[in-house]
Amino acid sequence: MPAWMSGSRGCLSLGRPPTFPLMCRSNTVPVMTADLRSFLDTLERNAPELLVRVDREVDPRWELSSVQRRLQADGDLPVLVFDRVADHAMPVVTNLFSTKQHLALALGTTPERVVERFGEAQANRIAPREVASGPVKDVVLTGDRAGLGILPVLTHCEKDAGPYLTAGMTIARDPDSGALNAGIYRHLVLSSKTLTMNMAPLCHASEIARRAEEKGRHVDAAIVIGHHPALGMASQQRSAEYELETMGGLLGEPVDVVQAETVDVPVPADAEIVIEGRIRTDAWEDDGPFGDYWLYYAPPKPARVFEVTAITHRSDPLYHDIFPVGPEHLVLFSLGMEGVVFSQLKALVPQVVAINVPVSGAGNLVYVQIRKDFEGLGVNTALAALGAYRFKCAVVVDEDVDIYDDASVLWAIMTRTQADRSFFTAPGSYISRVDPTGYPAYPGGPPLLSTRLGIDATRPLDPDFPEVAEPPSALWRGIDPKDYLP
Ligand SMILES: Cc1cc2nc3c(=O)[nH]c(=O)nc-3n(C[C@H](O)[C@H](O)[C@H](O)COP(=O)(O)O)c2cc1C
Ligand SMILES: [Mn+2]
Repeated sequence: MPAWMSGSRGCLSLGRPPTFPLMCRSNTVPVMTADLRSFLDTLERNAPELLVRVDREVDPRWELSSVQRRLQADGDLPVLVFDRVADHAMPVVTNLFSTKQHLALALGTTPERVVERFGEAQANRIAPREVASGPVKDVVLTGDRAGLGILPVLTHCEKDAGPYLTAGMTIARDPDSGALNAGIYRHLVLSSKTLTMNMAPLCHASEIARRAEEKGRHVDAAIVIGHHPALGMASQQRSAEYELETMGGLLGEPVDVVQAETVDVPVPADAEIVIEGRIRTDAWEDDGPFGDYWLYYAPPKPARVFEVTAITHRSDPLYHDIFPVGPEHLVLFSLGMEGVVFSQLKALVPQVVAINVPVSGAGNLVYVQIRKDFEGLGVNTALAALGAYRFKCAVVVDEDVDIYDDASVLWAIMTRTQADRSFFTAPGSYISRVDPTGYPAYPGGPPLLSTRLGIDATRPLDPDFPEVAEPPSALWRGIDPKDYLP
């Protein structure tokens, strides 16, 4: 059993597994902390089937991702800890966010309540607490010693441009206002000291970099790798507030932060690894091809360059990776949308019961469940859902349809719609710069437009519409198969 699994870092000896790993923050006082290790311990105790350790040595180029892809094809999505990665000392943790169940376990709630908890955390933010030091400073590397070669950065897809950091959470300081922002942006390793910073044009981080560029300044930043899953979740919030405050809201306690060594940014004290540096506002490099969450290669495009000034890490760090062409990217990415879309939709259409952004839709599809009380509400709701976010398709269903089950939604579409009446389209809309079927607005223009689709798959309020056929509901729902099967 590696040291991190035991939960004891040599500060205390324990006769039984601790509730949380115990850290020595100062010389003598043990502190209970929510971090990556405490989450792995939680999994081991509460859902051991969701944590699998791989002892066999794997190659960071394609082999680790192939194991993950194989398991994914088999519908097997536990958190994976690869203890031995060729030519590297650090274990790799992946699949942290691969189902809503994982998120629920991290927040101590049920999968159905995760979105609600996310909304509550954004309404009840808790500011980070500054502390003098923390485990992330166990090892401090600056100058020539701060090389990216120590990290087991994975190459995931066959035609990826190279190794990509996919689970790094960048904390950046707006050099103008001093405000802080955090988000996940992928990074291609360019050299032992440089990475790309692939920020979408509309995200906060891009806005900060643009304003810094206007003032002729670079952006101080730190890329955080490996922390409690609440950090990844918080990084997906859509509101303008500082994401570490939302992480505090999710955990119900402030996140401890320490000052970075070489840049003016606070970093989580209990992270596994932090890469400090600057987002250069005078340098661009090509990023891509990269196998992205649409499950296609995104073609090369220019991204800003991040220059490493220091790397700090725990004495026995865990490297965290997110498989970009797997459910974990989509489960996490969807969380940010589900929160805002649900609250906005609910404000417009009080009959909305629940929404789901299913992994099968690559982040472009939303299922909306309503309590239909007047004819036409299905179409109205689909219009509102499409307007609430850049979904390519919205499907509206009744309460008897399971929106967490694609097959149930397909059944509703096939038995409650007619294509010429229940479907509507809106051409010429912007969805994503990576839509491979996007088309230009004018001859020779960039192919950035998509057509949206709304589907009203609710049943008519016609009293003669046939009833769903099944054995007596209370009877079959109450059956325990164990009472009948061997
Ligand atoms: C696994 C993962 C990878 C992501 N990669 C990128 C990326 O490369 N570029 C990007 O702009 N957004 C990416 N995102 C989405 C952003 O992290 C997300 O939109 C975030 O809210 C942006 O924060 P900001 O608006 O504060 O900058 C990714 C999200 C996830 C979950
Ligand atoms: Mn932000």
